[in-house]
Amino acid sequence: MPVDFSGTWVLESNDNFEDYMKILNIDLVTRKVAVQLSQTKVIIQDENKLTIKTLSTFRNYEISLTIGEEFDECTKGLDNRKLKTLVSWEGDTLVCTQKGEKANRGWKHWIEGDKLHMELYCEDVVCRQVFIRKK
Ligand code: 1AG
Repeated sequence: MPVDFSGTWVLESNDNFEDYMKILNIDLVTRKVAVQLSQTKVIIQDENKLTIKTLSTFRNYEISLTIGEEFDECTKGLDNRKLKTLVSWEGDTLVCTQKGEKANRGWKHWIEGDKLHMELYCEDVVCRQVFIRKK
């Protein structure tokens, strides 16, 4: 296990989230609500098993997976698409590819100090999120 992402992480910055939601065809009213939200990640990492909960006052989203094994993901409550998803290590970075209707879709997570970084990408759009570890 290169790095342990386990913990509770609170959103500190969310660059370009609007464009990321647009490229996923999220409607205007939902975007206006979602862009204002605080998000909290609760991550439980146990060897090669990972549960990531993204919590907000509006909607929650949870995935559980085994690192290195492709699984079926349905982004229920987000853009509601079906994906073939694979999460792998690239050094100390968790890299996710989400194969489906949208090209070049995925995300990365890495840690710098007490910050959890996330890049969410789809087609030519990148959303950058930074979370701070909750004490
Ligand atoms: C994800 O995280 C997305 C997690 O795959 C949520 C982050 C962004 C929301 C994604 C798309 C926007 C779609 C709809 C907007 C509506 C509600 C927003 C609610 C935000 C809180 C759930 C990967 C993750 C690993 O599993 O960290």
